[in-house]
Amino acid sequence: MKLILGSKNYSSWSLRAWMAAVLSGLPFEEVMVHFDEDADRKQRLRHSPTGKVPALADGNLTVSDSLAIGEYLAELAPERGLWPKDRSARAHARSICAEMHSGFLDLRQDMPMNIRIERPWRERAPGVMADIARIDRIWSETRSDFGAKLGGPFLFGTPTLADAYYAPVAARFHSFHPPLSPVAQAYVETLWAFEPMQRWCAAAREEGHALPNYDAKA
Ligand SMILES: N[C@@H](CCC(=O)N[C@@H](CS)C(=O)NCC(=O)O)C(=O)O
Repeated sequence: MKLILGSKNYSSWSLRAWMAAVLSGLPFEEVMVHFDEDADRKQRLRHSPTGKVPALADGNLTVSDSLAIGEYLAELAPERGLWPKDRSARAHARSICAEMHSGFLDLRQDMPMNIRIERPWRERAPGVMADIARIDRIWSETRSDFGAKLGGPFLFGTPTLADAYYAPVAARFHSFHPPLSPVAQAYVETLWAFEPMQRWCAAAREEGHALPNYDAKA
């Protein structure tokens, strides 16, 4: 399989699919394309009909969109528990991934993923604060209702697609330091210390390509 990725420093959707691929334990090759310039769009369109990253190529099949990639990998490697085994836990995991996939626009615009920067916290617009509070609640409730009972520091105990989905949020919180509840803060630290996350961040720091508009966000 080939996983088509954008920048490791900036592309949060790429990180989600990459972490899902790592969790699947299946061998895959990384193909890096830039995602910020129109000139690069032609190159991206060669890999995926959406012209967006991530995309997964498996033989003649192209799976586009991080959520579809996660589902595909979960089916290919059922023994790896990419979704929690318990049906209620699995439904909750799917709910919070879908909420991430279609929501949190204020947070995503105002606090983009940028592994290479760290900024002191400053108060944000109400919509951003509401997104942060909602994510804190999702993490806190999921940890107490599922993770703590199942054992292990991740949302559902052991790492699942839900953690892959929230990994870029942990990176944003690591960069911008919003005030969080102790449970949410501990979860950020769990994700940040997770070996695949550290590997992704090390590659992001070494990547040459820079987007000044994103780097200017404070
Ligand atoms: N819903 C998509 C979002 C993918 C997406 O927006 N990717 C961005 C990079 S993080 C991209 O390729 N942008 C380039 C463009 O929109 O032309 C997913 O979950 O994979």
